[in-house]
Amino acid sequence: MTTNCTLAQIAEALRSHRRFVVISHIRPDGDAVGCAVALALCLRELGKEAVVWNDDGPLEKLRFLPGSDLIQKPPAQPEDFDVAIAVDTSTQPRLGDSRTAVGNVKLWINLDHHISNTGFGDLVYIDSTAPASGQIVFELIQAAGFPLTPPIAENLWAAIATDTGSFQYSNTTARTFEIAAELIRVGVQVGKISERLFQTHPRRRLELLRAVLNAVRFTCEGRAASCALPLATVTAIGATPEDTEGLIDTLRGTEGVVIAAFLEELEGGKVRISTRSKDPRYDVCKICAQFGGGGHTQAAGARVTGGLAEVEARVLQAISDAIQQP
Ligand SMILES: [Mn+2]
Repeated sequence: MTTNCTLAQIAEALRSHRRFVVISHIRPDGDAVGCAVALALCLRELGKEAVVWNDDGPLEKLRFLPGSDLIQKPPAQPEDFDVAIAVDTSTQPRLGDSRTAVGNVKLWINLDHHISNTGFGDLVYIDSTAPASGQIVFELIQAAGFPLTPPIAENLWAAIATDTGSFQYSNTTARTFEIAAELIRVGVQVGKISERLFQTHPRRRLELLRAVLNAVRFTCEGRAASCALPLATVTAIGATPEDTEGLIDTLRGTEGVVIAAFLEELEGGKVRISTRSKDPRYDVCKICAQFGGGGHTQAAGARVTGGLAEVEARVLQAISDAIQQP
């Protein structure tokens, strides 16, 4: 376990440098994107130069957020900065090409809430009790007295609302609601932003849900629900990677299910595994670690090389082992 620095040390590093790049993980979620954009907007308010890179570029569903146009794919040639900041990313490989596009920097900062974070970087701040990296970014901004403008608040709201499942998961604390209250005071319109975040989907997503529901399997006497989605199905629907985000929650919600798994065949002979647990005694982070992945106790993932059916069999075996001996 790496020793954390303080938020004050990070604030000082932000104050005392000029050129920043903020990066986050491949297949970004609302937390990864919201944090990165919020930090970059804050740095710009402080008069700094700040760019945001993500291998996947801006997310279609989050383009409504102010500042989302700051997100660029990393350049082919490495660029130098004073400081590189990795947010919401547990390991360096998860940063993808954005990591290798960072050339010389004086300092690497690693801000995250994943318990599996490897502690890379010079200034490391990991708080695994924070439900979202967005909550850590808020604490940083507040502790340092940095600007919290309405656009920054909206991005932090998107980050926190995404990773708490709209303030529903058990990681949601009183502090989370205090932060939410502050973000509303700054200008977040709850109804408006919730509709964009959670109540608006492209039709492709409904087609995908239809395919997922047709493919659901129950094992372990109904305590595990899983779905393996072939690449051909995804291609036929024209679905993009972000369309599959959150579909697993439909499986997880089924009564009796304690572990849900969603397997998605990717190009290049790989399979993306997503897992969710409904009970902290069933640690899906440990299951995903067997496949080289990680995450949180109740939400974790991995990417493995292999055929869909073969990977599915291995994952179902690992789930069955976990359910038999929690
Ligand atoms: Mn997160």
